[in-house]
Amino acid sequence: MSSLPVDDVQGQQYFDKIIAEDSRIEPSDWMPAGYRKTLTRQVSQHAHSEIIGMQPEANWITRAPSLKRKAILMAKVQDEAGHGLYLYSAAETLGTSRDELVDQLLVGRAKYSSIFNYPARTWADIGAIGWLVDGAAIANQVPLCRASYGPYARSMVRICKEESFHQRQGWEILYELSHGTPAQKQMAQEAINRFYGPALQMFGPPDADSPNSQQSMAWNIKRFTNDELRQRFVDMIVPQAEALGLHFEDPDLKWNEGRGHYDYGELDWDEFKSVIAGEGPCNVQRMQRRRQAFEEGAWVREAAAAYAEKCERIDPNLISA
Ligand code: BYC
Repeated sequence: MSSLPVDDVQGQQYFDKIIAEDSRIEPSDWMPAGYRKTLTRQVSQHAHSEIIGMQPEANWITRAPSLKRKAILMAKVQDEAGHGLYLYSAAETLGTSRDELVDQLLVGRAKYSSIFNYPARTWADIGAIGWLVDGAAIANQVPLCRASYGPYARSMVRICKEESFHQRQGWEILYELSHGTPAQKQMAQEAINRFYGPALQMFGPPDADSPNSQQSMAWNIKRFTNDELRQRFVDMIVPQAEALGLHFEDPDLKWNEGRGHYDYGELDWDEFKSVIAGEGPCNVQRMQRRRQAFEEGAWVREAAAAYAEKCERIDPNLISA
């Protein structure tokens, strides 16, 4: 006989049925504690990544080479803030407040994507971020539009649409540079040399070293393993690089007729681990800037809270209108 309370037994049966049918779990549904925990972890890490990810690009807003490019970059950075907000909202529906999630980031208890601990050294890096980083994000996130947790899956739909614009913006920057002067082409090549490895590492550790994948796939949160998505991405970007007139400096990168995929070289997993452990080139700078922005934004949060309180006093329906 099960030792679970009746509600939990029925809840588990309902949950198992929903997962088996490939339907969606909603916030008010019963869910196993482990499911709630891993989703809170993944969705909040994702939200933090969007917010920290604004930094390398925001650094280039004032230096973008034309007014038009500044406007486009500003819109992109603003989109990332929006993605963070949708994702924090989705994470909150799992029962942890946004204040707590943000606090976990600020005190260094929460992870965010390794990629944002690398600097954007040149304007071409902004192109490489758009093409490769947003490109990897799309490859990773399109399957998440079918994740079993409804609020997360729905937030992914809009995020992926916006990421597609971002990727094209990056591609277009690199196309212009790679068809420009020899120095501009060189700048584009150097940018993709810098971002190739770190972009492939965005998909997470190799499957054999990925403690969360198996359970997340059983729960229909992840639909493909880290290595499957990484392979899919490599297969996509090699011909795109050729179309740009650029190449990846990976001596092992070659088409494998038998597998029907590109082989690629071993990534530097020691570097990945050290970046995740806080020792990447920009970890300290990124967290300092985030803490500073949080402190400087205190008055906005206070004003919003005071306004909400005032509306509540005058007319409780006003704030939700
Ligand atoms: N960086 O068991 P695994 C964007 C951690 S935002 C840091 O495979 P999982 C954009 C992992 O968290 C892009 N940490 O984990 C924004 C786990 O640690 P914990 C962000 C990483 O969750 C602005 C441990 O390593 N995208 O595109 O099954 C501007 C073991 O890994 C990384 C998302 O967040 C990493 N790269 O799979 C432009 C997508 N990889 O938590 C662009 C949603 C792994 O056990 N997330 N770790 O301590 C996912 O799809 C999955 O969480 C991952 C990892 C594939 C990333």
